[in-house]
Amino acid sequence: MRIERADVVVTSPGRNFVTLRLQTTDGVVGLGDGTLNGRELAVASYLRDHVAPLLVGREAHDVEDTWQYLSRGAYWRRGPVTMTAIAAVDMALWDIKGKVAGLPVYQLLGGRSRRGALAYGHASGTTLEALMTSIRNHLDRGFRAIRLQTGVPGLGKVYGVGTDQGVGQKYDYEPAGRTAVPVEEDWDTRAYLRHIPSVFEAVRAEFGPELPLLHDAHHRLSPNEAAQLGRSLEPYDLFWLEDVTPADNPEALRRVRAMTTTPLAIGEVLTSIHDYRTLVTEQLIDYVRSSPAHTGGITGVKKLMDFAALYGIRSGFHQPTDISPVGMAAALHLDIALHNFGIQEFMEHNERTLEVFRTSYTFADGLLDPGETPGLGVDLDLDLAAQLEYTPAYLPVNRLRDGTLHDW
Ligand code: EZ4
Ligand code: CO
Repeated sequence: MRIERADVVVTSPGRNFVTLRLQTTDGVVGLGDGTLNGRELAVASYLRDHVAPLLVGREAHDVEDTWQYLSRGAYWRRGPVTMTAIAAVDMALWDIKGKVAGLPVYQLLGGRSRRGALAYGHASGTTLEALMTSIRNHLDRGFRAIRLQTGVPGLGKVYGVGTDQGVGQKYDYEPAGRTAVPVEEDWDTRAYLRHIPSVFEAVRAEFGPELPLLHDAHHRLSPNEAAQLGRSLEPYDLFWLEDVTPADNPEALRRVRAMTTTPLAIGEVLTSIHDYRTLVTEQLIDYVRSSPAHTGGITGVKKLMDFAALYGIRSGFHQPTDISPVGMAAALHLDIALHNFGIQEFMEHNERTLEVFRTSYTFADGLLDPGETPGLGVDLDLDLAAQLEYTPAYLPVNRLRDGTLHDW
């Protein structure tokens, strides 16, 4: 069974998604997510101009060989554009293999290891009161683990804080602005470090000790500042503290690790098992944040998580709404199959997105499940997708009060 067609579909149901659609000589269709937020067309070109011509005529069942052919064979290794493109191909091939086998992909990855994947939702508020409402809204909708992001007194718009919700309203955070240039946010680390512990203290007092709570520091701290934050949050028993330092210097976490027992997660911007060598072998982290969509697909993440398993490190795959439902499905099949699953991020896609991508995964009692549809379990409505045109969108940039550009 050979690959006969390889088409790249760019669509924008509220935000931009890149999807690779493969079709075999037997008429089987496979979908892969190639979305890289704010750099979407770079991956679309990589796939369309450099990968699609190599796929046509290849054996569709050879998932591992195709993965090696595209990673080793490109000569230029790693990096988000390359690894997202490889991810798209890999997911589409697993989708095809599952459909041909008549099995959901998780069955091909070793079968079911758990009843469902514990999901965490994103609660946020510009004020403590708004944050409390947002947490209650998430609990009412079934979430059993919550990430908290909050405004900081004296700062304007801060990472992770959406529009304040009223009672019963849904979270609508979308950092990528559909603007000609990136939106600029401002930042003050000392103000942040002073404020955050008081927020966790109030939330623990209100919701008790059981509820798993998470927080994302989004790459902004020095190792010493990160150690300070980790220590100040120890009394509130976090599930994890994410991306305390910029991810490109794994050694930075040695100091943080030595200073605090708050569990650490990192890696949404890491794209390869090689990026994790120090983090994993020195046990500097507790959770891997990479997403299958940015880390070479199911094949790339399976290798990474089997390596992490040797050191007792678990998964917490990145799944914001800027990864498509196809990427979400790929993550869920891994979540159900991997022994060292930890938790799954879950931001719900908007209704328009779920019309373009028809999914078979479910969320109930705080748990996600990929469903039993053969393959990944996602269909793409090509006609509707074609009507929703790409619009340039950028993630924000971040500046200190004196104008210095800081990590966002
Ligand atoms: O900033 O998805 O944990 N989640 C995150 C996300 C990322 C965006 C980047 O596209 O950090 O909000
Ligand atoms: Co993050």
